[in-house]
Amino acid sequence: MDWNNDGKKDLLLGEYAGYVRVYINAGPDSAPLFNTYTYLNVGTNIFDCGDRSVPDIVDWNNDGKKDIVCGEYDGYLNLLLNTGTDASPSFDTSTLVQNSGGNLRVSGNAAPDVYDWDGDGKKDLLVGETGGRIRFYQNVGTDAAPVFDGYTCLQAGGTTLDAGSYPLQEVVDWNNDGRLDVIVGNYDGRVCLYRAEPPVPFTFRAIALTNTVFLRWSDPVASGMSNQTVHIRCRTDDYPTHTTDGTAVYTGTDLLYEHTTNCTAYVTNFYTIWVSHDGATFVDPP
Ligand SMILES: [Ca+2]
Ligand SMILES: [Ca+2]
Ligand SMILES: [Ca+2]
Ligand SMILES: [Ca+2]
Repeated sequence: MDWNNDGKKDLLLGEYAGYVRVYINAGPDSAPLFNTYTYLNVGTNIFDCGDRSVPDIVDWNNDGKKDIVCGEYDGYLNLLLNTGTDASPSFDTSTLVQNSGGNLRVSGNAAPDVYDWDGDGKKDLLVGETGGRIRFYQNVGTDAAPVFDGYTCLQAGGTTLDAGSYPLQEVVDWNNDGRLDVIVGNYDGRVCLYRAEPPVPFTFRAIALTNTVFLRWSDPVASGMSNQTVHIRCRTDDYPTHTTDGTAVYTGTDLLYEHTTNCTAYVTNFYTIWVSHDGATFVDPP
């Protein structure tokens, strides 16, 4: 993070006492040297969020100037919008980030990482909290004016991720495979790496008996879909290519269907199966 835009990386560090220290790099970028620090100010006062400040730097409102989201012991997130310049940030006020019409608050020791976690082009919030969970607040507003309405907890191996006390996470593609991983430090001194695994392939099988075909498919949710609903269509001369092609066979959330209607011995059936994120929108293959 280059705080003063001089091409050399700097450091912003939260303190137990709730202040934030700004260390400007006095050495070269390749060998940073920190001789002294100043405290971050809001107006004419030293910024103080209570206890355990955890700052994250981001251009929150997309005005080209870096801002600060700072977690605190009580679980709130302080938003400091930069009223100076990008190279010489200054802050007049501190407000609390909102969620569902009230102050966003985790159980304690809020540790924010602002990141577009779902890849929709709008910055989201990942917030570590006391017990070891990491909350994902999806931005339902715009990228320049984030709005939050509820959260989910990050999962690992099918259960809620538990990274130990006071987790502090950073999203990074650790192994350069194109999938985002999460690296988490905690109070015990451990550093945990949560690596994103390749999605489970979606499978679809048909077993033909006399005048009936058993259709089986794998759980779409295990393959990364948000919803279990599938839509299956059939033709006898070729695979259905769009959602009104051929005849509809099955729409629902089961993982098995016995197809008997219009099934004739020695007549080939061609099936196409669609999966859906919302359970209603089925997108045709390209
Ligand atoms: Ca710098
Ligand atoms: Ca800004
Ligand atoms: Ca997003
Ligand atoms: Ca990765």
